[in-house]
Amino acid sequence: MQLARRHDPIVAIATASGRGAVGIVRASGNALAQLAEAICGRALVARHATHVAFRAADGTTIDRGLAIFFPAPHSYTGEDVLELQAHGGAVVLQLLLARCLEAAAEIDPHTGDARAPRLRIAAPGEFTERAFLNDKLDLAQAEAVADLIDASTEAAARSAARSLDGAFSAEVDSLAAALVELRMLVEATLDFPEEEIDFLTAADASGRLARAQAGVDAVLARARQGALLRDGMHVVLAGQPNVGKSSLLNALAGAELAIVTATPGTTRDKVGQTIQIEGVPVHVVDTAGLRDAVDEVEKIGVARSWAEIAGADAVVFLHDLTRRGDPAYERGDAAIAARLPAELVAGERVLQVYNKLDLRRPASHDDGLAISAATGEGLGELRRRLLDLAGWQTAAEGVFIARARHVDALQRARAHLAAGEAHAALGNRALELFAEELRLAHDALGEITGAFTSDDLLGAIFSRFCIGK
Ligand SMILES: Nc1nc2c(ncn2[C@@H]2O[C@H](COP(=O)(O)OP(=O)(O)OP(=O)(O)O)[C@@H](O)[C@H]2O)c(=O)[nH]1
Ligand SMILES: [Mg+2]
Repeated sequence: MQLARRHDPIVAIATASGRGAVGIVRASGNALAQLAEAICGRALVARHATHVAFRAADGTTIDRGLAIFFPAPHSYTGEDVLELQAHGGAVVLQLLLARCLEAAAEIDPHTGDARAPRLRIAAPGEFTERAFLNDKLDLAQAEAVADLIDASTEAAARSAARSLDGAFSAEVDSLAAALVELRMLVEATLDFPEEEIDFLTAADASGRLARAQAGVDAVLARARQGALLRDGMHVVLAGQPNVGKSSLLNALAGAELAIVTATPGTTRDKVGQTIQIEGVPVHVVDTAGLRDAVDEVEKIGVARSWAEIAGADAVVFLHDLTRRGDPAYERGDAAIAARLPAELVAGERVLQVYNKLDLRRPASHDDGLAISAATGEGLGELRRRLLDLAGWQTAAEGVFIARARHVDALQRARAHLAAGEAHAALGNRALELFAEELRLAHDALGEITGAFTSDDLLGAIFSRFCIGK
């Protein structure tokens, strides 16, 4: 994205498409007072809601509604912002949007500045990107705007609001401030080599480093919780035909989503549903029973099951208690077990779950979890184990929303501090390396709030927003 593009005026319908009581057209740019006047037929008082008729070029009324003008810099984007609140109909809003573009085109000649950029439709996330570029929000806060809009559970929405308020950024900023102090100490010492070690000892450099590491660890743990609230967990229900996978999906979702029959091979296509467990979004996918299918459709279903398993965060490997001991059944389970992805098994992300507990009790040597999809017995424990697997801590107080990008940056900061500690232990010979690791750790933290960012990263972040935000 070129810098020049960032200053031209933009406009978009800010509300979701479809019918609504109110719909909003929003514009942002460097000089919008004239545009406001052209559309509303009068000058607007700053930050006052004014009831006006939105006028077409020929003076007829497109709609009546509220117009609010926020002169720069006291606006969402930091530029002039004009908000037109009309009735929330798709056509009305399109007319108003077209009128904004048309009115802006008429104004330009009067301003006498032929080079002035024309009003254009905003790209996704462009309003928020400008808010970031004009220092209204830092990058973590800007991301929280999208996360709040996309939140799929109440807990996710609350934690996104917390990040938007700056809770996450404040923690990162305070870690960064501690690193700045330590870097100044070390770099000052580098300039006076004869005194270096004494100086660092006197200033408690190692104590500061230890506290910085503990600080990053603490924020990292909370950011992981926040990322979990945002992204949730992808769980696949897998097992042989007829063990009760679809019944389990329905029981977890509390709705009849997947077809359940006594016929093995009922499920062909995958059926997914996002449920929430303690506010954590869990995307559960029911798949076709795994066996050597003969039927062409079922074959495709089984292939899809394996593809789902490959991309899962966790697999519930479901067994049928009533068929335990049957040699053909046991062979089927062994074949599945042998084919489960090694990293899932090694990471203990395969839960052995025995179904139909209402019909038969498990043998004492079964070390998995016994449930009944029919009666609901054991489902509470299954939910708890899934949360454990996800790494969710129930006592997560004041979680802020976070993204994989943030977790990654914190991990890198942590690794640089650890490398720095190793250099520091070598004494004055490695002081420069220590200083360099501190710098890298500091840069990694800066990526979170956007102190250090590339245009590519910004493009990737803001292009995923909805239009008008
Ligand atoms: N008594 C009892 N029956 C169950 C239980 N879970 C599932 N069933 C029955 O087992 C049969 C198969 O259930 P499904 O949920 O369709 O099994 P599935 O694993 O999805 O089967 P496929 O889609 O063919 O792979 C149905 O008749 C269910 O009613 C349970 O906990 N107890
Ligand atoms: Mg099924």
